[in-house]
Amino acid sequence: MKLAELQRIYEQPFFQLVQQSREVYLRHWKADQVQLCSLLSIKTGGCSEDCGYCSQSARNGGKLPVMPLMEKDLVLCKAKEAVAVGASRFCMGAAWRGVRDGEKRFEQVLEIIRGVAALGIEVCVTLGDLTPTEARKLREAGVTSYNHNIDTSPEFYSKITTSHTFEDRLNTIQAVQAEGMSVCCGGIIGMGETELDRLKMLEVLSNFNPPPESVPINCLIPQPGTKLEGLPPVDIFELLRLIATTRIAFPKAKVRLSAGRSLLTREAQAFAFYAGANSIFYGERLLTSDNADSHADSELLEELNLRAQKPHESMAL
Ligand code: SAM
Ligand code: DTB
Ligand code: SF4
Repeated sequence: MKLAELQRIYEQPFFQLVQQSREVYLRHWKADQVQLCSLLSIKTGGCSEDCGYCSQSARNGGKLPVMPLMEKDLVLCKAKEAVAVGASRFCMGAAWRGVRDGEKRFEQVLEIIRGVAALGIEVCVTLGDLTPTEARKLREAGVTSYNHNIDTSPEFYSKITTSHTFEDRLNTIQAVQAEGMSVCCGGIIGMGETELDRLKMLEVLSNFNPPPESVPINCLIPQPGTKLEGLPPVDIFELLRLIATTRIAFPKAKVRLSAGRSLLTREAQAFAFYAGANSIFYGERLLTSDNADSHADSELLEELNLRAQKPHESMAL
């Protein structure tokens, strides 16, 4: 989709925009289902990269302890807990620039993935950059989707990260797609970018072939010690407009209301579901930050007559 078209959609009168996104949503998805994704940081901190938003960069000033790769048994224990509380997708993140075939840590991650996939839950990983070889091995081990966010517009990216480029991110996504694995790709808002930057990000995503299987919309969680530490939260109507526009631009993608949800009211979250979000992170933790409270989430879903997708159940019509 061209930027001008995304702008036209985004800039409609608010209720017209939401009505359009609701119609698109109801044409493609069962109305009452939400995907619950559980997130686990399997390798935390000490990352070589300088992403300005991230608590896990060794170059940022935070005091996050650096942890080794988690033992397989512990990861499986967490994955079983996620299944038990009703998650249908288990996402594992690692604070690495990337992984390469032949590395011991890559073999260890493949072992972990085989174990999690055997539990019958969708498996997503985010390990940094890859070539087609790693992508193929991940797919064969049981990964259903690879998360690699472009995070913002091409222009704004270099203001946030300098240790790798926007082009590097696209190359990894291409490698993943070349091996037939689906891509989870979105971004962060509230980093000081303009609303136009957000639409430019959607424009890039809409040129993926095939389009992303899921699009996470993260609101910046300001991390102590980072250069984005003091930034204010995103305006709720900007977030809702972006969710609605994402739904219209990606009718068949899961639109995930991701980081920063704990700062939203119940009403704002309800509106985000109405506008087209159909996936959330569920559980006490994101990677290094707290997530929304699980009991409150269950109550909210019940209140809204929404139910959790079962593992591998199709939410699409
Ligand atoms: N190292 C890998 C990478 O960069 O792709 C995987 C882990 S990285 C932490 C995964 C994603 O989390 C980032 O691309 C970003 O979109 C999101 N993220 C990280 N820190 C965040 C923060 N403080 N607030 C919101 N989203 C964040
Ligand atoms: C994504 O788009 N958001 C998740 C997941 N993919 C890996 C990560 C959110 C991280 C929030 C900040 C933290 O917990 O460190
Ligand atoms: Fe490292 Fe990923 Fe954080 Fe960037 S976003 S510093 S690559 S863990």
